[in-house]
Amino acid sequence: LLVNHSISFQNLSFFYENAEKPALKNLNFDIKKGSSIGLVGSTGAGKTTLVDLILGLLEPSEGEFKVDHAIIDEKNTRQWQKSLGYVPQDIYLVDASISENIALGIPVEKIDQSQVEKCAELAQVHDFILEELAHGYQTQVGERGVRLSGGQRQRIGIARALYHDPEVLVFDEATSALDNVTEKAVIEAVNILSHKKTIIMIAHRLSTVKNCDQIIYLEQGEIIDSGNYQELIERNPKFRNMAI
Ligand code: DUT
Ligand code: MG
Repeated sequence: LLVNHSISFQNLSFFYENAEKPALKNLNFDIKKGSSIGLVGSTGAGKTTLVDLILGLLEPSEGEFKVDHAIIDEKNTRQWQKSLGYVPQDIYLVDASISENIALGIPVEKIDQSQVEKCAELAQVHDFILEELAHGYQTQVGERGVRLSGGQRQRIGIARALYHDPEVLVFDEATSALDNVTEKAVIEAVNILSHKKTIIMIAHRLSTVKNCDQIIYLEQGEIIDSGNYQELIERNPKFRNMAI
């Protein structure tokens, strides 16, 4: 899956049980391999629902979600998920070292420390780990270790998603706790990878998605506009308002 082609949504709708309105309504769009896409829209617009569909955690109520022309179903969900790196808004840290948290799921003796550090550098957290943590990458974090701030955890989460070198990166408000300068550095580092990876980035701040190839503007479950940043700024007054 995702060898050469694209992710596509065809007439896709999603209804939560007992909800009066669909959370997503008749979506049609494609994401080409190696492109970056920003998803914006106010709270409740359906952004996380869309991400959960992409992750294979939800199934469409109507229409289709396809990767390389194959419908994602029980048979291929696992295979699809292996190509994904996902950064949720809240990063869960386990009671283990920083290295183990970045290479989550890899037995200690198999951790590729140079890959850990490379990913931490891209996520703009390498200097913090070396300079501010007493035992560097071996510092214990989690419930019984050092407490990290929201922004530090987010950057560990980004390094964790990068560690497996996924083909597709999905960020759900993954940089929301970072200051503007750090966020910009993270986005720039990630964008350098973007010619080979597909990047799907959800954000409230338009600055986060400014350089995405395509921005999808969702409102109440519907795509109300899409295009690159400049196009949307020029033609869409609601989008312009978000930029202020
Ligand atoms: N919704 C439910 N049940 C759920 C989750 C969401 O009914 O378990 C509704 C709430 C909302 C719509 O679906 O009306 C879309 O929610 P979603 O979480 O996808 O919105 P968002 O764009 O991610 O909002 P936020 O910016 O607050 O994260
Ligand atoms: Mg959300």
